[in-house]
Amino acid sequence: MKDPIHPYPADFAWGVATSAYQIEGAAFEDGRGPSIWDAYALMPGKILNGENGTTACDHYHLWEQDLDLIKGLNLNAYRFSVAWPRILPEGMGRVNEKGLDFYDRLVDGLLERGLDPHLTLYHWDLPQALQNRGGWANRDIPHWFTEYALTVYRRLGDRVKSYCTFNEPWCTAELGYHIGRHAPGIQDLRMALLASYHIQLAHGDAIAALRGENTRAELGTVLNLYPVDPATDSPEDQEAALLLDAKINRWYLDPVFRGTFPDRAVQHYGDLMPEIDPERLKVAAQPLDFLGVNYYYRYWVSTEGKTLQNAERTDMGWEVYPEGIYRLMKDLHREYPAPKYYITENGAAFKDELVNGQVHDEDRVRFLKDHLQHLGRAIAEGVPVKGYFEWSLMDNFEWAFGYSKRFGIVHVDYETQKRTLKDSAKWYRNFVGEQRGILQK
Ligand code: GBH
Repeated sequence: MKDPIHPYPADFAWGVATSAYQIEGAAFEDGRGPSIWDAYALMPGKILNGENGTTACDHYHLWEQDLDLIKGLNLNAYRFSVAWPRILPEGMGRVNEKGLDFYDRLVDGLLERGLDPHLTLYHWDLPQALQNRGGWANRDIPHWFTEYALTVYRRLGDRVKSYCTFNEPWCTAELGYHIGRHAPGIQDLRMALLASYHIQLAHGDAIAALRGENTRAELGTVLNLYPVDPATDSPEDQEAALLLDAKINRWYLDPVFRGTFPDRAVQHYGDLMPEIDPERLKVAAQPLDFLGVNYYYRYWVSTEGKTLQNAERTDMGWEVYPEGIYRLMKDLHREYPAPKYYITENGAAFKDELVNGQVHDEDRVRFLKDHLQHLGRAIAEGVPVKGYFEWSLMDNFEWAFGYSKRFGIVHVDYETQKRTLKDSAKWYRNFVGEQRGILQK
């Protein structure tokens, strides 16, 4: 690599990220209710090789060993999500104490190891009981979500450093209700837009309710964001890029920062727009302590079907574009200023090979190095990024792709549940160790 990495601030949060359904397993233990992903996985043809998260990485049982692993990587933070159906098996009403006990132990286990807990309330595993009532398309869901958020907060309280309402609401609404590639697998754009509206209300109501508890924890949300580039400077490509940017980025940024949906996309959806109460939507624009950003790749938009030539791609087919993290954070800071940002996810799937207890994933090492270099540049230029969470701690259930895509810096053997550090984990451990002054440079 040509340029050295800017030194990171001393108080920077260095972590890895995971989510409940992707790693926990124990899907029907200790009173957990069914989630929409359990149901979706039963539908033929939805998930590659008919796989599901019933066992996943068995983290529900192996959590202590997994926390030791994180600590061993010299990290000081961990981002995880809570499974709503463990806490409220019917989605509302009856609380399952055993579910809360699990996260209680997890949070204490993190604190004992010097790891700050960063908790996400919703990473896609809605209780099926709520889906039976329409899920995110039901106008009562902001109320259900707020009840759930308060239930979690009242048990875990300020031992948790940060609470995030939603992980990537675009995925919930668009993949779940329009494209149908995620649970619940509905294909109805109007319903997806309605779901996205209700998610905004749920976010705003829940943040307001948590503020009402006088919490000292940081409150925020997590969006998947992308630079969007037109392939050429033709007016058609430019216009298409602006529209895509409005639909995927600003559709989620504008409500949270401004309490409105972006005009360009509203005009575009026209008659498909659900009935929205502009006064009610304002609740989405709660003051936030942080915005979490998941950065994976950019969009390159061509109305003539042009594709990027010679781009390096991951095993997902996504372009490797490290400069994107710099551009994205600079643009965000200018247009949507937040008191702080976290990179709550960044990482890549590659075709790893485990040979003699080693995984030489040079491609992932380079991916991390290059992204951290460009992120460091944004920080040096004044963007208040206060943490970085690599996705992911370990290989896990990659949604519609099942176990076929490996995002971990730790390899998982799904037969034995053995964890093996890949070279990328060792690189990250050394890099963070140096940054934190634990290791000599
Ligand atoms: C994240 O989403 C998730 O938060 C995480 O759970 C997941 O494991 C990780 O990334 C890796 O994928 O081809 O139209 O179906 C990343 C954002 C948005 C990327 C949806 C893939 C698929 C669009 N994702 N996108 S489509």
